[in-house]
Amino acid sequence: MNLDGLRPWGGLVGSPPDVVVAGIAYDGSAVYRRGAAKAPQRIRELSAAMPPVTEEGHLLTGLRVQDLGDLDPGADIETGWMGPMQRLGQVPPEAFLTVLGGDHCTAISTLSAQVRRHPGLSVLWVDAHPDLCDFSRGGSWTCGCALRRALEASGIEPSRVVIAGGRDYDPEELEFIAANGILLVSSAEIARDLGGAAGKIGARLAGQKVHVSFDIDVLDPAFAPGTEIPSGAGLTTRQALELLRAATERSRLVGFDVVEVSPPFDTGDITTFAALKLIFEVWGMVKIAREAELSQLRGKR
Ligand SMILES: [Mn+2]
Repeated sequence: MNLDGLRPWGGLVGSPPDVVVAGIAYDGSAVYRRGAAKAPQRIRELSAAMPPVTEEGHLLTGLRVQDLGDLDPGADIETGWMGPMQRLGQVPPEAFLTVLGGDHCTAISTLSAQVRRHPGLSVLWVDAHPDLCDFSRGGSWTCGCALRRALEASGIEPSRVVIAGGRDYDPEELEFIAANGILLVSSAEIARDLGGAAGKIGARLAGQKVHVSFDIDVLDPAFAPGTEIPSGAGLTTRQALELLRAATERSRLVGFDVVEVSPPFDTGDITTFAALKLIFEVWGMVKIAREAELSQLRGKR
C-alpha cells in the first residue's frame, strides 16, 4: 500500500482535541484465535488513506484529533485493566473518545473510563455476541465474558445497555439479558426492519450520553473476515452505519471503540478499512451534532 505523503487520520490533527484516539493492543482474552493486538497499528497506518470527508460530503476538516498511542494493560486484562482506564479517564469530557482494540475485553478499561467521564452513561454494544457469560472457555476474563466483566468493573447498570446485532448466544446470556432489563435487538430483526429496530433502540437511548462499543464481528464475515471468530448471517457495513446513525440521532455520542479487528486473518485489509469507515462516519455524526448545537446556541443569543 503506497501511503507516501499521507498523514494518519486523514491529516486531522490539533489541540485542544475534539477527538482523542487511543489503542489497547491486547488480545490475551481471545480464546479462539489471537491477532487483534495488531489492529491499533494497522488501523493507524491505513488511516492515512482516509479522506477527511464523510460519505455524504460533510467535511471533517478542522476536527482536531489527538492520538495518545497505545495504552498497555500488561499481560493480563484481569490485573491490568485499570492502567488504560486511568489514562482514558483523564481525557477531558468535551473530547470524543475513540479506542482501538484489541479484543473485546479491552472495553472493560474503556467503559470504566467512560462512565467516570460521563456519569449516567448508556452503552450501545454492537456485537454478534452479548459477551455476557460469567465463565466461558475456561476463564472469567475471556472474550465471552467481556460485557459481564465490563459492567462489574465500571458499575454501569445493565439496564443502561442495548445490544444490537446479536445472533450467537449462550443460554446463560439470554437469562442475564431477560433478568436485567437489557434491550437485545438481533441481527435478524435489523435485517427485517432496520428503521423499526433503530427506532426501538433510539427510544431507549433518547436524551442519553451514549458510548458505542463496536465488535467488528457484528458485520458479516463477507464484510469483515479479519476477526477472532466470524459469525455468519451478519450485518452489512451499510446496515451498521444506517443503524448507528438512526439509533443515536436523539442521543449524545461520547465515545466509540472498535474491537476484534484481526489483521492476521484479514483479506486485503478490508476489515481494517471497514473499521476506518465506521470511525470516520461516527466522527462525522459527532461533528454534525456539535455544529447543530452551536448554531442553536447562537440562535438563542
Ligand atoms: Mn464482542
